[in-house]
Amino acid sequence: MPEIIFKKPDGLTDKPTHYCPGCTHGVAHRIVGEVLDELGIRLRTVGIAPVGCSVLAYEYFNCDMMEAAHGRAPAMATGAKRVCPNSIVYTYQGDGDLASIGGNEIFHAANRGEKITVIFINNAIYGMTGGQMAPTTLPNQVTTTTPFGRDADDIGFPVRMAETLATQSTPGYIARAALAKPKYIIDAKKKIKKAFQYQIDNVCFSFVELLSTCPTNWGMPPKKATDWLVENMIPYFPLGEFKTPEDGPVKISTVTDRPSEHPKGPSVRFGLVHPKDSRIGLI
Ligand SMILES: Cc1ncc(C[n+]2csc(CCOP(=O)(O)OP(=O)(O)O)c2C)c(N)n1
Ligand code: SF4
Ligand SMILES: [Mg+2]
Repeated sequence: MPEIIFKKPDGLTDKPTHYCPGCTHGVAHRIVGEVLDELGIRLRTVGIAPVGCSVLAYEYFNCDMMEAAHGRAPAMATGAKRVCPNSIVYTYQGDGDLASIGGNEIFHAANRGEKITVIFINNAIYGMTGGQMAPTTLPNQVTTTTPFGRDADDIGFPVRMAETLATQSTPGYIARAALAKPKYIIDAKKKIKKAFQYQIDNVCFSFVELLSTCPTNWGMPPKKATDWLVENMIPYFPLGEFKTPEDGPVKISTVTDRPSEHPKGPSVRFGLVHPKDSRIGLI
């Protein structure tokens, strides 16, 4: 008998996905499927699919799945987890879904410390509906609704969801990784595994943001899309762990360090400082 050394994880069904060639939604599915296998949790896992390109995720993940209305996956996950606390519950959501339409839902689920895991696919665009601007669209990025590029002075800067959620005092695991090249994908899988492990151990809310490509709506071939992600998205959305439950509660530190020659004069600014280090001390 030949030895099988590589195969599709049991965490994925046999159904071919509908994703465009080179889209990293498929990579995200693969590593989540592998993690469900490796942690031995597939048969007690409930996934919540979003609206967006991954609307059919319930066809691809080989665990119990439910479909949420746009942005409401954290609310459904909250219900599922509270009714069946021994289940492992995760949501899989895009940036239009999570950061825009469901911004309220994710903010409060994280703040309540729901013991769920959130896989957040940030591809800087509304993929499914034809490439409109998302909250995470980069400054000057051209989309169908920003044909001259996103004008941050007019419509604000991209939202950094991981950093925003990490400011909440409620303990949690909040991390960001990228689906671009093998070294980033290996790191992404480690963070996803860690996020599920915190849930298995009943520790905290866990959230992994995955920088992802949309070659179709970015208008570039897959290789160029991964390069674009590395060159443009990672500088604005830095990778790392922004909060772990071991850090303890986030503290606010207040400083008045704006230089006096600044046109607006000295001002109070706030920084968030963890007891152990100043990981999100960006004031
Ligand atoms: C309440 C609501 N608003 C808008 C839509 C239309 N809609 C469906 S998918 C989508 C964009 C999804 O983008 P994203 O969540 O970023 O997922 P992606 O396709 O990029 O993976 C929108 C606006 C909807 N279905 N429901
Ligand atoms: S439109 Fe973009 S996000 Fe959607 S499947 Fe195609 S490449 Fe992926
Ligand atoms: Mg998107």
